[in-house]
Amino acid sequence: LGEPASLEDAPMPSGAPAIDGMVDPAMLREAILKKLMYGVGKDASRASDHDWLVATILALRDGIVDRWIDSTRRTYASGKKRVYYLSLEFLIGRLLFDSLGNLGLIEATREALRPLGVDLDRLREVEPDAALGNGGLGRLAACFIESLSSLKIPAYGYGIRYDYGLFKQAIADGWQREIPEDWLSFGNPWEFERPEVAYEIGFGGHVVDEETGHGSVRRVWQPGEKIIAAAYDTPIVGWRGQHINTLRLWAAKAPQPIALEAFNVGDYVGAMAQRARIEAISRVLYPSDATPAGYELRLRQEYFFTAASLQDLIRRHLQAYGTLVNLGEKAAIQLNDTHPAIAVAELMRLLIDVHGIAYDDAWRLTRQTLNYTNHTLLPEALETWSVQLMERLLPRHMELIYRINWHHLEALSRNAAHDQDLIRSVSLIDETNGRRVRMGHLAFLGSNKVNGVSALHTELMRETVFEDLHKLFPDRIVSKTNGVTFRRWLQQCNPALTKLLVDTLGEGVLDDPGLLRGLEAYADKPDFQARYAAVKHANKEKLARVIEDRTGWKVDPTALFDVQIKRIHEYKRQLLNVLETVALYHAIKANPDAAWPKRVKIFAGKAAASYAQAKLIIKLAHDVARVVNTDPEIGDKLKLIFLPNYNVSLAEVIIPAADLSEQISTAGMEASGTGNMKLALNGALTIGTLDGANVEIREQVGEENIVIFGLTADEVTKVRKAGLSPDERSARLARVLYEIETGVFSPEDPTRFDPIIQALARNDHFLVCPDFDAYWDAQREVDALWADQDAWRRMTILNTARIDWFSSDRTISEYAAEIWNAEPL
Ligand code: B1H
Repeated sequence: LGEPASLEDAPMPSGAPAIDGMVDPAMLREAILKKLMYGVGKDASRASDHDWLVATILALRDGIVDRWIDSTRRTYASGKKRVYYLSLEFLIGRLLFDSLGNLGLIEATREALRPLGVDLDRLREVEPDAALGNGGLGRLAACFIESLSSLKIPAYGYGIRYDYGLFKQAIADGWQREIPEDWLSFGNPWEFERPEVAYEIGFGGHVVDEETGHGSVRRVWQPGEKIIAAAYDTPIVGWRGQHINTLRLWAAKAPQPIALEAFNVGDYVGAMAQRARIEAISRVLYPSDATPAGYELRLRQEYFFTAASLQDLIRRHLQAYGTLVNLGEKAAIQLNDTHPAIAVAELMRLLIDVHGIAYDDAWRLTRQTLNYTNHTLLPEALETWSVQLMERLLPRHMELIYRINWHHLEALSRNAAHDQDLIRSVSLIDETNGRRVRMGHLAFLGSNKVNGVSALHTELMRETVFEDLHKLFPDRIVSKTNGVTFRRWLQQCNPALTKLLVDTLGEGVLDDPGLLRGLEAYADKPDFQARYAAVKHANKEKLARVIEDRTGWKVDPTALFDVQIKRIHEYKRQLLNVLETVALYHAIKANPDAAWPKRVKIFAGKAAASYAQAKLIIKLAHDVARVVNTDPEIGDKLKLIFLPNYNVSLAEVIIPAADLSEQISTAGMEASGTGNMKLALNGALTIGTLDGANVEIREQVGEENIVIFGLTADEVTKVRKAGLSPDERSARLARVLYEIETGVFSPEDPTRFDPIIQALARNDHFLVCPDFDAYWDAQREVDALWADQDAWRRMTILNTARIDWFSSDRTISEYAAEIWNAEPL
């Protein structure tokens, strides 16, 4: 249904963008007051912090729009390739400081608000987190769209505008409770509703043959149900405000808001029911991380946003070029995991059925345009959909998938491969337990490039899940190690460290993370070390206040802050960390006068609502905390803190305050990790296994500046094959497990933790026990390193200095050069 010409193709004079006027606090103040009056409808004397926040955002937004239109116009005029990032998750968090920071307006805005008695930092806290993601995968998408703008690559993020983001986590008596996250309840001043950008999305029905009039027939899908995808746009401001891309999120709308016939005969509820059912598609984010929920609504979500995005980008392409033959030259689509993998079949359907392109040409175009990122090898996380469900919901797509599979397997047998095992393993249809479509295989076949998210993960993709496909297509899999945006994860979350870096290295460090390497020369200088340590200490004092506020526990900011912050998952092994805490507790009690360093173990993270074992681990952490934190003999030597409701904003407080970064997943299971990069950047030492990007972090920072322990990925495979025996446990670990098993930490319910004890006894799939002693030793090594504070500072400074490669600008530059063939404006 078209798009506002102003944001698409109107040739506009590109005069000085209006935002320049905002650098003057007085003018900005005027603009904010106007918005308060005419946008919010409030008088300054009556305005709440929230009203001020909305007025500030609206004023800022006006300035952004000019540049946004300018960016769009220049993109259009340049004829450069556009990048489309399709992701079911965008964990963007708050946007105020992203935009202000990148526009260089933080101080001007502070000045503008001050005479009004309004504190910018208070407003910052009022903005709700846009929690449209679960964890690393969603946050990666958010870092990527910011980097795409900062690198001035013409790009669109496409996703779903969920009414409810990831649930809020409350802790009741140590148990996780989920509370709905209605981030939109006060409206969203960042977004622009685009009622004129709407597409029909079909489901169900059947496929018929239709005469073309030239003696041939074509297949036509007649959906049984049609719903509307409506666009909402958010500007994504790049560094120094030079380029602004669009995050376009889709909301599901009923074509008929109300069934009037039903209403008129008195069926009031029935009249609304259809609408409620349709709009459920964009109602709530599935709260699972690294495990997909195989429910019909999830498949509907996936198809809904993929189909809307493809229609939108094809319309844009046709508007610019009038033909689809050059789609692959002018558009690159990145599929963020398999969640949008149905794009392979949908793009084929659009090209063949709607635009009349022949199958072979359509396949070539599809393969030129699509690319796929894999984020996990966990078998339970590999998406498959039952053929039966696909046939019912997407009958034409199922037909096309069969056809794609036929060509694929036929080519194989033509090349004399009659190996039945090989055919079974590379087929798009898994026949082992009911017939299911393998979405990873579909994405692989339909893509130009397929990438892993760290070097190790990519290697394991080639050796395990995609082993046979890799043999058939040896050039397709490439590695693109993840990165994080330093604008948010250094500049905004750690202004004190940023100031120190700018004072030391110059302003250029804000533009080029490579300049951080200049810090190496300061790592040994006592003066610099002292300033670096002072920054860390101030950040720790701030976190200590948050901890007391939210948990009631008092912690000593001079203690070693040891943090593990991420989704709660057995493979991430928060359990290993809790068990070590208990062992340490025993050791301190046995020898209270030894020179124990003070340590605060800080945990934060959400468990999927249906993941009982993960929730039990949260409970165990709380039960252990109750004993340890109240033991007078222990005092400040050890505290265990679980900070509830981990989200992007809480991460922004914890990360700058961390001394030790726990990256202790079972080797081979964490595809990359990105918290590991953020923590090292902010001056935490890593204790970790050789897993995911930890391997490359070690290469960058140097093995003397990271503490590595435990089985390697190869060893994990071997140990799993050989099987474990419980009597290999050390006395130290045995005592810890015995106490948990006998209810020392849960006297009111001594069998509470049986499921944990049994999982370790049965097969200990995540190898907590075999790694325990190595982890204990590594932690004692950390104790020793901490005891020499000068040496510690040196190591952490070197971490900040050498982490530059993990900037998402580097990652996106690699995608642009090696996957998309896209250039900056
Ligand atoms: C990652 C997921 C994921 N890998 C399924 N896989 C989901 C899978 O809702 N679902 O169905 C949601 C998320 N998330 C993470 O991606 C990896 O575990 C991290 O190691 C990695 O750093 C991150 C970004 O690549």
